Amino acid sequence: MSLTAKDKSVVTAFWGKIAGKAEEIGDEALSRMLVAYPQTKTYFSHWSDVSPGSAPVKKHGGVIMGAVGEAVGKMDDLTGALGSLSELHAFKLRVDPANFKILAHNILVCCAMLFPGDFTPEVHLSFDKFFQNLAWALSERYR
Ligand code: HNI
Repeated sequence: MSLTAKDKSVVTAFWGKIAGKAEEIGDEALSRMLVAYPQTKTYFSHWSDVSPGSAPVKKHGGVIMGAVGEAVGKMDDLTGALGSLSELHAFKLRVDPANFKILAHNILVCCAMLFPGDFTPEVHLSFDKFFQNLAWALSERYR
């Protein structure tokens, strides 16, 4: 489902509130994904430590949220903006795209946990739609 002008403004405003804690959200979301969906650990077996809050998890959580932040700024052309990342995940990293939804779910959980007051049902709806579109764009180069 494509993002409406309302979704875009809700997502942009919410991102403005959480951007300062993006690294913490990324660390927490990646940590939770690796624990609650242990099948996702296989992609990171080359890391020294995949346990919650470890140095590589923290670092990569920040990298992921950096890309999410860029995507927030390019909501009008997510497939264009995420083309090279899609290529990387499809052909080099060979990540099953079903995992994009799993990570997105964990990011939403962490946003709700760290920003309970700002994570209104309205934000929940638009942010979820944003991540569905982001996951779709990241899956673009798989076919
Ligand atoms: Ni993902 C590397 C962004 C989902 C497995 N990933 C990246 C990089 C970015 C990134 C940015 C660094 C690219 C580079 O080095 O040029 N990944 C994203 C985003 C999402 C996502 C925005 C979805 C919200 N990635 C996932 C998922 C998995 C995943 C769901 C597997 C379960 N990604 C990886 C792996 C790497 C990676 C593996 C390489 C990590 C490394 O060792 O540096």
